[in-house]
Amino acid sequence: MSQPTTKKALTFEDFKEEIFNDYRIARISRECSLLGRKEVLTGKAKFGIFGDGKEIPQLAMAKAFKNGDFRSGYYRDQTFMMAIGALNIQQFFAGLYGHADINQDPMSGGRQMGGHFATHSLNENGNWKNLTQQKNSSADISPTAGQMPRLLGLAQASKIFREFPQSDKANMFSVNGNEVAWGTIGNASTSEGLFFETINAAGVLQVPMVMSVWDDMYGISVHARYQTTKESISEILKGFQKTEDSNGYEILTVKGWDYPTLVETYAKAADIARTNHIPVLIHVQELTQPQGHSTSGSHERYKSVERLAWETEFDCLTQFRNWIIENNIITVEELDTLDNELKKQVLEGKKAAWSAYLDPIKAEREELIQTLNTIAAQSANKVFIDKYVSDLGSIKEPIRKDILTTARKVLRLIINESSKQTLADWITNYTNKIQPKYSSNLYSSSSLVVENIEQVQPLYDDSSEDVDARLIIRDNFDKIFETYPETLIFGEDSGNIGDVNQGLEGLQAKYGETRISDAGIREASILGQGIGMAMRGLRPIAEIQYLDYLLYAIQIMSDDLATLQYRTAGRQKAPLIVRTRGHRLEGIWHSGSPMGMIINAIRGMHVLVPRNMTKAAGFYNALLKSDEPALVIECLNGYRLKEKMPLNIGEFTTPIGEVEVMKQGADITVVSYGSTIRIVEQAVKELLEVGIDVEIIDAQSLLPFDIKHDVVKSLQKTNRLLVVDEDVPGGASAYLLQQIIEVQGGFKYLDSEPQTLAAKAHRPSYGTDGDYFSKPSVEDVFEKIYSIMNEVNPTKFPSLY
Ligand SMILES: Cc1ncc(C[n+]2csc(CCOP(=O)(O)OP(=O)(O)O)c2C)c(N)n1
Ligand SMILES: [Mg+2]
Repeated sequence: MSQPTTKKALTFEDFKEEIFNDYRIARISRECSLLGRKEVLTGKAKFGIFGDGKEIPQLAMAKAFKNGDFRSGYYRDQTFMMAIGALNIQQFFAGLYGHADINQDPMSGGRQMGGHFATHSLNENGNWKNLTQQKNSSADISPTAGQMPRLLGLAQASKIFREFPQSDKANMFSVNGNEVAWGTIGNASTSEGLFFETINAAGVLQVPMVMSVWDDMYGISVHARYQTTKESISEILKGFQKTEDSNGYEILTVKGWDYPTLVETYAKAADIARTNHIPVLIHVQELTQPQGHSTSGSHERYKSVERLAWETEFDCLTQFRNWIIENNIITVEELDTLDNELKKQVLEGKKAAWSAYLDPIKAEREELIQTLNTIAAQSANKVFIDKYVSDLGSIKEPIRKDILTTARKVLRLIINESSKQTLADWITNYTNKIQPKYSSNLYSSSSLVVENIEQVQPLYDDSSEDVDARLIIRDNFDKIFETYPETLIFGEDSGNIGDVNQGLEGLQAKYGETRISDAGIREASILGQGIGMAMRGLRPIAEIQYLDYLLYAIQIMSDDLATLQYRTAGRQKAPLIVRTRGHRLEGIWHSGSPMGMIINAIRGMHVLVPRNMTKAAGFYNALLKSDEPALVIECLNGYRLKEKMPLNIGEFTTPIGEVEVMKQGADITVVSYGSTIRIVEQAVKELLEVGIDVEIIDAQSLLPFDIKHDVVKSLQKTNRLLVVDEDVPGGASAYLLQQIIEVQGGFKYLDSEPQTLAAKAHRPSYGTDGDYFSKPSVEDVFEKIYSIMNEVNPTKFPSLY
């Protein structure tokens, strides 16, 4: 694709060729939309959402988009992806069919519905490609405005690279911070909080971001008057306009059907953002939806006849065509010929995509049919098997579910026959081969997975002193920032005062306001900053001030960060560390421990719950050697407790996915984590006085949990299990039980019913009594364990109540 040309002197032939090429892309894209809808309506694809009516502004955006730039957008952008050479016709249809092969559907390997775009930042081994030499698109997600927080980070990365070129160690991510991050969003989705939060933050940070709003006046059926004050996003954002002596945005408006002005506008926007790192908002007005919102409905139901007529007239492709003809650039005849050619080309591409999708499945079916025929020949149930075979064979467009369902149904019919094992093996092999197509890459597949991290113990000598634990965190971060130029930390109060608990004390003065920075009170976009920067090779640490406020960010962690590797089939990663502090302190919003909610929302990330600051520091050190995203929760009540200062600060690691047996015991195993560990330790001391010997295991790492299965080894000795935490009943304790009982097979070794002790179902009440009556206390733990032992030996341990 050629670069912006409007300002260069061009020969007419060059100019004509460029217009011709643009028209070609737009026309192909439109044909894909039209044919795509038919594919859904005839049942070949399940759902379609297309970019028709938005083609022309995307051509303009693609012209201004350079190598190294990043897009963060939404489902209307197929034309843009085609224009940057990241999506061809066959790939478009592969995505529509959900082709579970990343080489066929490079957007997601069939994991996302069509219209969710991505480029590959990683090679097949999970290692970075040189992102400065390609045009990049971060992987789309479906929640409206979910692309916004990440956009902020993608843009901010350029700012960091410009200021700290050494943070790009291998020169793979940036050339002098010249990269622009390009956002796209629908008009209606600007109603989301994430949009406004990100817009404000980018204005504060002054990052090179060009935000396009594709305005077609609707969000599905809901008109702009229900979405946007004054029905115009550029109108209401006017206060963000940058002036000579203020920060802010350049705000531009343009009609979405006006090709030459669009090209000019985008070139100007790119220049402002790229050169001066000033964010730009382009409100692209008067766009249309020729086929309505998606394949799920028809827009004739909610648009007036007048609106529909206007949309036909102002269809941007029609307007572009008219402009080409009126300006005598290309003749009607030439365009008609081209249209016919391209129609055929799209049809051919579609056919190729369909056979590429279907042929392997048909071959798999054939393989099963052969196997079943052989089995049927010797079976008492031949008639029934034959029927299954003929039903399967007659499916015109089989899917894998048809194949496996048939095989598994037949298996039941031959349970007592000699050929059973043949079929059972076939099913197992087939599943082993196919399942990864749908399940792989939830975590990193590179050599930097957490399992590979080399472990380093904290070292002490006779001179090692007990210090306030926050000093261990602080000195460890100091070492981290010194060692890794690509690291930076940001959050509320993280900069100037060095975080609310002084874990970053003095570090801003040492490393500068960019690397150790204060952020606005905006958790979702703090997370987004981290995601975007991590996608561009930096190692951000996003700080969420308190665990209880993580909820504002959990949507974006869950939808964006945790799914990133999975939804790109391992072709993008964001090794972001999220730092927060929580568990017990005081009051409803400063002492929650909603771990069950968190671990269930963010599979795809690691969740680490260190019991003290040495453990926490070790987790940070370990994570920086890996390329996986993680959440680290420090104990809010632990900063002022004393811990020994290790000698090898910045180097020792806490193993991720391993438990620690803190105390050996013979009678019962107690598994806990975080702040309740200290409660358990105290109770265990008191239990020893009455003759009960408890083994204490600190889970440390909830995701992944105990990959070596050490807990079950403990159960083999004690035969009893209690899980203690301060989440709600059935929260993370239920997860730990599932892991120990089901995954590790712990039930085989239990002589007593496995139990949990959690907090009350309500939020913790305020004050020390609030805590005592809300969360497990030393007495609660004592009595719970005692009662289990009472059941075992009532004579030795008579009941307390
Ligand atoms: C958080 C969330 N809520 C609802 C939806 C369902 N939804 C998908 S697209 C859409 C309308 C978006 O309209 P707009 O932003 O104007 O984009 P357009 O499709 O018009 O280009 C809605 C409500 C969603 N994807 N995510
Ligand atoms: Mg819209």
